Amino acid sequence: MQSTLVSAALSQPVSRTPVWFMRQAGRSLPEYRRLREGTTMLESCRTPDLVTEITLQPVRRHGVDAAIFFSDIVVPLQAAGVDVEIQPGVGPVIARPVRTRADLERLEPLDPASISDIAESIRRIRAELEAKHPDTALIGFAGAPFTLASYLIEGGPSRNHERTKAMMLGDPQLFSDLLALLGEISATFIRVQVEAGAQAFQLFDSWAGYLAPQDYRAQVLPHSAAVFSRLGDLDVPSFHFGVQTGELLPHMAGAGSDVMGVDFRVDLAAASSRVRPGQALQGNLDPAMLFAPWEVLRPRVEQIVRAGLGHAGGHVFNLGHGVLPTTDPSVPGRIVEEVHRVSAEILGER
Ligand code: 1CP
Repeated sequence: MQSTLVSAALSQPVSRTPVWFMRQAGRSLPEYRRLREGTTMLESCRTPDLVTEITLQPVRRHGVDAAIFFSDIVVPLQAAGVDVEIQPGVGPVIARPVRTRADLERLEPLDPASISDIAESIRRIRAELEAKHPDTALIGFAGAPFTLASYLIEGGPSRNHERTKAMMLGDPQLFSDLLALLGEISATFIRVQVEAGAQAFQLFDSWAGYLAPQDYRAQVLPHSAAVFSRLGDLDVPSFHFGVQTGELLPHMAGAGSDVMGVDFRVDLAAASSRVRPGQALQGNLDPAMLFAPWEVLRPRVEQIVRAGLGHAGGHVFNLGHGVLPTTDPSVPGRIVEEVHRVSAEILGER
């Protein structure tokens, strides 16, 4: 049977609004912190027992309509030979940043055989979900070419992405060749997940919002669009998300995903007119709102549910970016219940 999440993503009728949270697995959960003790982030991502358990933790705790595969956007880069580690409190750090043609020529495409553990993890998670949470979908993901390129070029997290922009403007051919290779790697990473059983996928372009619209359109959008078109034969809905992308939404919406993720800085009703007709929306509660008293938070949740149901396409409730690590772990589950309650009531009256 098709899950509620997949129906909403395809803008088909649902009996309630489905909900999941970006970064629902991870540091906000005490059970995650216990499980991760003594194992590095990237080792954890390559250990099917851990990946399966960590992916399922938020499903059990919060009752979400989708599990997001526990991994990281740099996992396929490492599998393709990039020397990268995820440093606690910092994020991905690249030993030899990519700044020249010779650096690019050292990069390899991703061989699906090198990530057989990823397929194994997906199969185990699907088996568990089918047995215990049959309406909960499994979402796979990858980083978009621009966001991956930023880590490779900068060598790690960056506030201003200045080296990345210097390459984009100073050597557009090198930049384009790098993004083309990264798009292939991302598409392979997603294909492996979907062929092993992921029922949807999300392309995370977290840092696209740092770009001026003309640069995004000319030098980034074609590479993101290429990822969706490479995966066009897969029979699962696709999601596309970036942060601070209000101005970019009409362009990003043209990349080809079924669902457009919306950052919390844009009203959902405004976003509704910036996407393709019939394209579903995902979002967009401010993650910091989860720290507000329930009397303040509850009406905000209802507002977003109503705006989503007012949109012509489907709506998947989510945050406008990831769950913050210090979030009270009882709050997401309360939001899930409220989204389900309010949406079922409104849909029941229609
Ligand atoms: O030890 C730890 O707990 C490390 C923290 C952590 C976690 C839990 C990192 C390091 N990655 C992850 C898991 C992760 N990363 C998931 C699966 C879990 C879930 O969503 O529930 C996903 C989808 C990602 C994707 C990811 N990694 C993105 C895109 C999404 C986003 O939040 O914008 C990005 C930009 C990364 C890079 C990254 N990895 C880790 C950190 C701290 C960062 C960001 C660093 C920076 O600010 O540049």
